[in-house]
Amino acid sequence: MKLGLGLYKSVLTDDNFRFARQAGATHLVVQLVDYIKGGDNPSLTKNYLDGWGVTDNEHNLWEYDDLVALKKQIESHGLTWEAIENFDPSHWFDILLDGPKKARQMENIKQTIRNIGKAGIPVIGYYFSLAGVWGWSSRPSGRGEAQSVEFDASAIDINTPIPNGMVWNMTYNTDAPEGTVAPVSPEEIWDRLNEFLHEMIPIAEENNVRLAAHPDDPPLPTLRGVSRLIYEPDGYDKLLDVIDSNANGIEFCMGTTQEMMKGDVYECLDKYSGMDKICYVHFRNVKGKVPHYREAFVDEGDIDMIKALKILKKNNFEGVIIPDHTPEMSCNAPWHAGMAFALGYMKGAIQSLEI
Ligand SMILES: [Mn+2]
Repeated sequence: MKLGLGLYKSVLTDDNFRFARQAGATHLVVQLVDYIKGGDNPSLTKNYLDGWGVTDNEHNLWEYDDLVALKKQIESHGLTWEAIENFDPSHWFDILLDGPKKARQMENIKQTIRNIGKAGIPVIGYYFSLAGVWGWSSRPSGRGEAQSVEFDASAIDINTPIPNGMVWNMTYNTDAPEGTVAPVSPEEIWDRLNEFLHEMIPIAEENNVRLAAHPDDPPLPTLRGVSRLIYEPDGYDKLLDVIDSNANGIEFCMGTTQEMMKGDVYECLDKYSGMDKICYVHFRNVKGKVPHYREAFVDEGDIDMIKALKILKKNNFEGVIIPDHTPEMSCNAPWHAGMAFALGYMKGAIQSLEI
């Protein structure tokens, strides 16, 4: 098992690569979409109900040379670039929305996967969702009044439609006509994922890249009028049934799986790590389930994280675990402190289990 850190685009700097190494990480999961507010102090506890922000990269794809340059920078710090997390919404909005640019965007994503493979990055994590991560609020509800992300379905209207020009909770077109995204049925959303995977998995296989699907957070069957895919453990099975391939994998989010109304996070970890379907793990803890949960420090939530690690060890999981997100700690660098605490816990746990 390998210890990793996930870095947002705004913190892809030499100082943060040093920070990762100092905290014991050997691997990085890198986000190339700039969607978290706060720059050097990224924060998930801001108000994101109106979206993560604007992305305007439709004609600015991820080029091979740029990936290689970043990889060299990462490796100069003794780190390994394990995965990219998330496609840019401006690269695939019409794949998600089944819009007129879908065919062109499919070809663009294929070229992106070729670039990722050629650069030697083994995994691309993706989140196939129209509403995306939406509906969070925050309160000082963590241990010691730590500012924490919370989801409380009773505090918002979960049926608020998605405005035109937005997908994945990000604005990709600031000039979109008035109006909202039409409702999407479960059959429609699964059809869209099906088509996407049948186009992409052969390309991923040829280029030694694994596609890793993140579950729906919050794990509700419908959000903002649009059906979701993996909001209960059956969704993972259904995803894997689309195509039987090593390239069709899971970005296993322990927090999201624990938030699900049905199922058991330990059984899921056991099953999918036993099948070698977990590309990497979001090692995150929470308290509660939908319709109401909050983020917790890694040791204070509902999941017994040591029990989870023992399951991964039993199944010889050799992939990377990263903290995902945590409550913020009261200091000048709340995100960094939260990450350092999580990484220290994870490092200690791994050492104690000799894995
Ligand atoms: Mn996650």
